[in-house]
Amino acid sequence: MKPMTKSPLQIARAAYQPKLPASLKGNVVLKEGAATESVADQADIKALFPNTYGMPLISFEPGEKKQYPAVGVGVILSGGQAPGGHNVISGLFDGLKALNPDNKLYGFLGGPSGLVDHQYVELTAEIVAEYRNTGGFDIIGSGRTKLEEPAQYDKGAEICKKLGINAIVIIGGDDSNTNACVLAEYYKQNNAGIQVIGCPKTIDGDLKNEMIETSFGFDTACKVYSELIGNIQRDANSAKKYWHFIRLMGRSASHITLECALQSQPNICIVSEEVEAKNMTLNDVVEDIVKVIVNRADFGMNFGTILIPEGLIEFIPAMKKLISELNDLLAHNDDFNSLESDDEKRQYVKGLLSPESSQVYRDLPKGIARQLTLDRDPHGNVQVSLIETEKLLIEMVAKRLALLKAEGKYKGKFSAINHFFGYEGRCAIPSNFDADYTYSLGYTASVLISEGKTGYMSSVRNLTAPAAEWIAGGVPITMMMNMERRHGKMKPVIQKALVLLDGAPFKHFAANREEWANEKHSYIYPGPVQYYGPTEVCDLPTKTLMLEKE
Ligand code: FBP
Repeated sequence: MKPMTKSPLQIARAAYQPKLPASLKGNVVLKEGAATESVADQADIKALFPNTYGMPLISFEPGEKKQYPAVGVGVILSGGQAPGGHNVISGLFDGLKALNPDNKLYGFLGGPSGLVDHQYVELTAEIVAEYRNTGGFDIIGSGRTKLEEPAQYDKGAEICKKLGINAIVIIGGDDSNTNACVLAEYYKQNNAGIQVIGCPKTIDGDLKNEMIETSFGFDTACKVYSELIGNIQRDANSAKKYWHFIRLMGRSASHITLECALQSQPNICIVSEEVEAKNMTLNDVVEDIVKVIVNRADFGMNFGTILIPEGLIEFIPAMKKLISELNDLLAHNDDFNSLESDDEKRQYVKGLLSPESSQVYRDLPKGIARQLTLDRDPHGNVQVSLIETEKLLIEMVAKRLALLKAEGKYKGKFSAINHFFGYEGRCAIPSNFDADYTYSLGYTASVLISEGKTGYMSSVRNLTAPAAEWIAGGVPITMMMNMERRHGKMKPVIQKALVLLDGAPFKHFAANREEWANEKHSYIYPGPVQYYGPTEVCDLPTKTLMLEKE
């Protein structure tokens, strides 16, 4: 047998032709809508973006054939991986070549730093062919360098000039698209002749608004995690002896956790936004979990599943205050960094926190307290994926149950297993939805570029309809912005979309959670992502999207 370099599924997926909206299939004509306003702080945003503020919404429709001059385009993958990134590049490549075969596409390597450090590769048909419909960002790599200094923008302009690049596509989350908007404004102000277009990426699902229905990657990642949760639920239901504490990725918002709960119907699901809204303490969260465990034990069910959003810790008001103080304290702190032992670091931090935060810090198990002081990401945020909240909760729940047992109020047996699902889903082979959506986003970007647009985010809407009916176009990025305090200063940023407690997905969950907590047979076992077969098995978007659209 010949050695295999690709799995049969990889080979089959390489041949998959992603679906496009009907408006992008032939010749495209651009329709401009009404002028736009930012979601808030209009005067401030307008003053900061005099050249890119207020631009109209754009949609594409079938139209007459048009000749476009040849363009050079550079593409950047920014931030965490999300399934479908390679298809944004394939769609962009195919769109550019269809609009003018002389168009060229370059990939900047390793994220935004590739633009600044002049690290690039020309993307040819052969290179792109290797990556069609695959997961990962390895075609050009990704990185988290922030583009925020004029010196970086000027270095970027230098390489663009050298390579004949007229436009840059930044595929990223809310922070990267905020940077894209600043870059678009800067280049326009300086007549650099470089357009900038953004694409909505993040498995976290928190880059969405009226015009961006979902970010890409959320669909596949949630389906992968839900499969694993379903498998664990089958195991729990078979062995009937473990409580599984499952933490799910999602830096801030709980969209992933909520979507996985809608897909798998666990016994408990914590939603950070609700914890914050109810001003809950960590002990309140523990108490809620304990109630369900005790109740199930009364019916002989000493097993279950609990979904925990990665960002939970930052939504508990007292923890939020502690983390914010730590962020300020540890930013560029050489004294702290020069300390060698964990104990020295602990003493140092305790001495400088406010009395309330110092108390919260002291009360935490040492391991978790240490995790809170680990390196920040380039945006200055604590790296929540490194904080093992699920272990913290297991420890606290076990203590509380032991007390109840001593008081004769709990007769069950508590044996817990911890899990963290994050990296398992970020580079999965994109679902049909993500493969089609990302290809369409990339294709849309090619048209926006050829039409000379800048400061827009590629947008594909009407996503619960068949792909042919999707609506492609562009949304001015300034439209999504507001002013927020970041590291002590007011900054223009894209508003992050958190879970809305009055939104349909949360309401559906809230209406059913009691039943899921107590019933014997409410688990759903979603099974693996399917690529070939009946449409209701292979092509349905997330429950979040469907409920939001209902
Ligand atoms: P983006 O917002 O850049 O898409 O990244 C999302 C994410 O996967 C979060 O869910 C997670 O907290 C974080 O990235 C992990 O970061 P890293 O890749 O640096 O470990």
